[in-house]
Amino acid sequence: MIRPKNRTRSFARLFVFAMVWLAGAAALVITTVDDGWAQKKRNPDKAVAKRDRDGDGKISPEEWDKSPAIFRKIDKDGDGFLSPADFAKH
Ligand SMILES: [Ca+2]
Ligand SMILES: [Ca+2]
Repeated sequence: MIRPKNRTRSFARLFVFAMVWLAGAAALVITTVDDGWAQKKRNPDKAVAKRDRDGDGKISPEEWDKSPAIFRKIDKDGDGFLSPADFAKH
């Protein structure tokens, strides 16, 4: 009469183990999806298009809404405009 009880308990343990495993797998999937979002955010073309008001494909200092220091940091080729290539290297 002890055996069935033991078996139930081990099944319960297996169930808990499965739930923990599933939670881990779900967390992994969410992390991967989050990474995708972050990568989309870092897309250089989108970074430019978001601020490029006159549509010339680059960001002038006038279109830049953050500090000039950040502008100079991103402007890798130093031409005074932020192009997608500048953002890609950034
Ligand atoms: Ca522009
Ligand atoms: Ca540039």
